[in-house]
Amino acid sequence: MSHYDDWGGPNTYPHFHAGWAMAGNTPFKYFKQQVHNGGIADALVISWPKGIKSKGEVRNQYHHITDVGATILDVTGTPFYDELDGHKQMSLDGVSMRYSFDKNDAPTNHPEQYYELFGNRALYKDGWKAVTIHANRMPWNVNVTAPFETDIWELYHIDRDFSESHNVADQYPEKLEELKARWDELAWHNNVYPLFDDMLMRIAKQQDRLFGDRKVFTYYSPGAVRIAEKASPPVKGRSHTIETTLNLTGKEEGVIVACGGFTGGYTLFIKNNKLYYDYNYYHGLYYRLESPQLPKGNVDIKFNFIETGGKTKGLPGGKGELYINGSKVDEVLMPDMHVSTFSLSETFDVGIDAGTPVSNKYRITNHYPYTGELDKVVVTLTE
Ligand SMILES: [Ca+2]
Repeated sequence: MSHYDDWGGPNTYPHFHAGWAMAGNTPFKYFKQQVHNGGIADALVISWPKGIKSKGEVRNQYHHITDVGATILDVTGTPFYDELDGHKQMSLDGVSMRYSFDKNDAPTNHPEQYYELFGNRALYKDGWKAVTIHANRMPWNVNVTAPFETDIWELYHIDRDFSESHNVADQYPEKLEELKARWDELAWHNNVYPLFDDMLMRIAKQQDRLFGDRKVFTYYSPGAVRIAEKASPPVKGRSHTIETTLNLTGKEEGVIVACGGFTGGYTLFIKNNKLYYDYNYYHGLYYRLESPQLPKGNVDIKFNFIETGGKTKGLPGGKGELYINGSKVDEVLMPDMHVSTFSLSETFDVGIDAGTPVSNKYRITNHYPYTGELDKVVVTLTE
């Protein structure tokens, strides 16, 4: 309760305790990341006054998120193309939910669905569901790896036990094995294998999928704002530079480039005619580089990060350096650094720090926009 007055304000984050998450998911078990119904069951509201005669009714047929797209294609009469502009398309997984709009008791047309989430697995089929929590890992244990063979599967007869209250794995061992075997088939079919359970590393790899072996990232101002962190240059754990050239009169201030917010991130900014690079490690530990008073005219500025490995083996860390017109003006060791995510809601911005501020040196200002002329910022992976 010591933070009661902060709750809901700009210095808090929309996340609540696991106990409340579990309570909020009643009558289902568990919460996000799990594939028990507490993690995957969601309400869906569909409104289409001209197309649905039923009003204010509830449907209980089993469906999956893949069915939303298929339904929109169906009701708008939009064909699904197997090929588009010469590119063969992946097949459509979902099915239309239109049949249920005016038929409360029609059987579902989506009778089976596999799930895999950070190693947690489930198969729904014809009113039954097999489900396992991998290594009994809870969502707050983010980098656990464990063998999959020893996972304990549960079995629920969803048609009679929608809240997954009665595990009947012992009574129906053959049913459980049938569903597990079907999960395996669908997993191969949907590129789930190889299973990989290190959540932290799995999320960290998202950026590799986006960018491949690309090394140079150029962002122009204005315009390069509110870019999702995961779509920003993949600098975590990698040697890199951030460079720009500014025309300075001595009066400029504000953020040149920032990524993240008060829970973590990096920011390059000018304040009181000095250049700063701040790295925020989990809202409390800041690594800070600071230049002397900046010269006037065209000034080349560069942040250089050299990845050497962190304090903890296998985790990132290294040395940061600040350069003005090619001369090193400051350096700092950065032994504890983020592996994969600064924040779930913050962004990469050029010329401003949108959302919450990365640095506590400009906390009271309004996103601290850069007041001078800013052409572009270039991020280069240098390893
Ligand atoms: Ca921010």
